[in-house]
Amino acid sequence: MRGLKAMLWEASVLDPYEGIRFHGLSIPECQKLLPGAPGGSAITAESMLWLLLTGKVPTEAESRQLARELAEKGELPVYATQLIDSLPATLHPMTQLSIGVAALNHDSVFQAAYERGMQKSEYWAYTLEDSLNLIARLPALAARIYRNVYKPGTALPDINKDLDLVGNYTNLLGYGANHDLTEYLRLYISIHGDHEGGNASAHTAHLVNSTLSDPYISYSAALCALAGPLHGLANQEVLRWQLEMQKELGDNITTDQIKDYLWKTLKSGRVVPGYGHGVLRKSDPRFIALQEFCDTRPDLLASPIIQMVKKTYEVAPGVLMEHGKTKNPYPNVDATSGCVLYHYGLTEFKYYTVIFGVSRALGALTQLVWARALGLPLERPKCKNLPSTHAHGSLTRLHPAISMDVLEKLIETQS
Ligand code: CMX
Repeated sequence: MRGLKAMLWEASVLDPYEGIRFHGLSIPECQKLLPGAPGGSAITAESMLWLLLTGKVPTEAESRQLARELAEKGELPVYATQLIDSLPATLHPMTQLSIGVAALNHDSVFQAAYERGMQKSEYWAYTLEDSLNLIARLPALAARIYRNVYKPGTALPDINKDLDLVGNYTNLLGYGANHDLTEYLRLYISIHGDHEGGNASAHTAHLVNSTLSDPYISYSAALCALAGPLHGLANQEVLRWQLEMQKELGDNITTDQIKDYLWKTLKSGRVVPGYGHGVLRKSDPRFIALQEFCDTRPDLLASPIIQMVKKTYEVAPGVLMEHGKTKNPYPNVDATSGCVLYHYGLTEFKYYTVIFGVSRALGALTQLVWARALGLPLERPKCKNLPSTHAHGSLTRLHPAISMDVLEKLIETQS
């Protein structure tokens, strides 16, 4: 379905050359207009969520009011903490997040109202309530997974009702004293919150929710799509790739060395993580915004890993163009996102996609509200069968090991 416009997505639109716009606002416009947290300038998750849900820029008071409401709903129920604590620390944090989010549907008001026989015109309101409750609980859930896996035995603080969602998240993770990291996460989580609906995770939420599954299990499914290396896991893969390069070549690496390393990666049949995109055909404005964040902080500018990201950006598009496969040789947001976290001491890169998962909830859940408000139907694409002789040929081309005899028998049985 590439290039075939077949989906309505209300809150954002992705232009191949201009990048993302949220209800018409570009990232620089959002940075100018959307309120930050007290003492900070980065957009808060609440300001972005307000914009996505209502199409309007919130005032500072409105953004804080939403922050307060989310903080008040933010504690996890006991059954959820017991479930998360019972999972093995060796289970990937994304699997844990998906399990935790699915389990929270225990409290779904949508499901309860459906059982009572609510009207179609009421779907959106219960979807909104579930979505806000889920977003509110994500920091406590995601931080609990982090603590269990990487800092076992350390006590989690309570939610602070005076803090915004990301302020609470960094606090719960144990990095609350690092103002720069909190500001970075505010920026990252808000500008990464929605990226039109065709990406695998948001689309999965949309598809599953179109069956009237509640927002919790719909978003749990989305997290499984996000956990793939071609999608959300790329931020962990970028860091792994950069660290391998650093280990092999040291800190004072030249752009020529990076070029050779890029070719080595490509010739080994791997993709260059953090580069390319299904829609974008220019450098991702989210990558640019995160780079600008780095440019205003001397410690980040001096960081070897951030310098490596910058030098890679100088040469990777040229190498990928020469390689000639990818339609977009430019960086996406993941080319830098994990490296900044690493610099700030959040070095457990298997956890990075969980932060992406906290962020993407803003956009994916917003769309569920819009979809139910607009009465969008169950998603059910129609397929077309290949004529059997054609299928024949393509299958054997794809899998030369499949014998014609076996295929013929299969087709015979089918018909
Ligand atoms: N390095 C090497 N080859 C690449 C490449 C990269 N960074 N990006 C694309 N290609 C290759 C594809 O694998 C494909 O090869 P085949 O024809 O052999 O299958 C070819 O170029 C054409 O691909 P495309 O149409 O340009 O890109 P797709 O829409 O198929 O895939 C994406 C998009 C992002 C999965 C791909 O660019 C990629 O694998 N990038 C690296 C992983 C990554 O950074 N993912 C994060 C994306 C952001 C997100 O979803 O969160």
